[in-house]
Amino acid sequence: MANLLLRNIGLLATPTGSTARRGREQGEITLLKNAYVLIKDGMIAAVGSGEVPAGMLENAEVVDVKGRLVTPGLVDAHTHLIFGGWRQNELGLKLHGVTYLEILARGGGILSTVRATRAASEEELADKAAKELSTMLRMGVTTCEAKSGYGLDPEDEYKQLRAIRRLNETQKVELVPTFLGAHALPEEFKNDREGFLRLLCEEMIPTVAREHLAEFCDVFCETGVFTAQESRRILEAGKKHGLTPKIHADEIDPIGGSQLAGEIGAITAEHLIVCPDEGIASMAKGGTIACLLPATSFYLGASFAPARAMIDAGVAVAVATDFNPGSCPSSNLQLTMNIACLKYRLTPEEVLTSVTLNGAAGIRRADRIGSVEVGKQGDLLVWDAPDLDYICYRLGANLVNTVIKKGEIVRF
Ligand code: IZC
Ligand code: ZN
Repeated sequence: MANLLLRNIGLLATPTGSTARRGREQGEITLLKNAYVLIKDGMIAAVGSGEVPAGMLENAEVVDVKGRLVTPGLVDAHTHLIFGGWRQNELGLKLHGVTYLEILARGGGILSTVRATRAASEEELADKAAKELSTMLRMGVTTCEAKSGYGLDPEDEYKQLRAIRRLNETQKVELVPTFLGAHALPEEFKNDREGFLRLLCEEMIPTVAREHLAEFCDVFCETGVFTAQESRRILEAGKKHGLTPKIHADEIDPIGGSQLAGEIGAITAEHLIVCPDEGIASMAKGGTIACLLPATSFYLGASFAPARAMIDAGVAVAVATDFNPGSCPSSNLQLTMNIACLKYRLTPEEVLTSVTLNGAAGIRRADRIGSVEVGKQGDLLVWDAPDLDYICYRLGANLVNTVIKKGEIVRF
């Protein structure tokens, strides 16, 4: 592999370090003017500003980025990437005031996606997701978390996770798998909650862990879905088998998910739209990263997570799309960044950290990706933008000029 040298970078903007940045540090990023970056064997070998040392130009593909902005590749730390069908039929219901949880309680919502996902083959699911991933890569996402959760029985959950594994071998966006078997109570267990909890804890979790199908175990802790007590049981079972806990918490009702996240040492708590102060305190104490999903608040017509209070309390904030066929049918992380800036009132510097280093930390990858520093993987973006303000200001556009993944320029 030839070396790659990016030169004439107008502004290099990156957080630094290999752990999540919290508090004031979330907005303290490195800004280098007139910079260059050298990538060798897929890894960042030098970063500097001013004159490029002569030796670096030898044996390297030299790219003049003509004064543009360069940042780390974006990390989308929360997606439901693998699913069959769509749910456009729910739009009319929503316009008539039927809520997300009412649609689910009627056997629609997640359960309708479960029917479509069960009917699809592993290959069909992977092909459908591959198309979305190609769009996401064009828009700057170089790493993406992907959850199961639309199978809700052993074979169909493993099918989703195997589709993720297959995609990791066939396309360029790096995927990190999460087991979300506890996404809803499947229809066939409607009258047997205990039976489904046992199936999750005694059969599915051990198999997923043993076959290395996922790194994380997630649960939808919500009114009408799983209680905090049930969530604790599921996540403890995951922990016992080596799956790190994540939790969908406080999306619609605050039923104790964020408090639980801190108590059991969840790596992330996700959504947190209605997170109470005790939840923030618990996450701060437990070192849980808040993975916030502002495009979902927008799509649900809900309020927005108390991001500033979290930063003030020393909770690291990541921002992700929540791409899924129900509450956020968009994988546009750049639009999500716009909304995070405008609605959470995060600064462009805090937003950058939330979708790079903190997103990476939320999927345990901050040692390898999430910043442009010597020793990190060569995942970078060149933007058709002069600075970070411009990215947060231009609403919904794709401003990515060039994507570099593992030191190679991605050709579309
Ligand atoms: O399919 O509705 N919130 N799970 C929890 C989702 C949204 C995805 C969906
Ligand atoms: Zn989700």
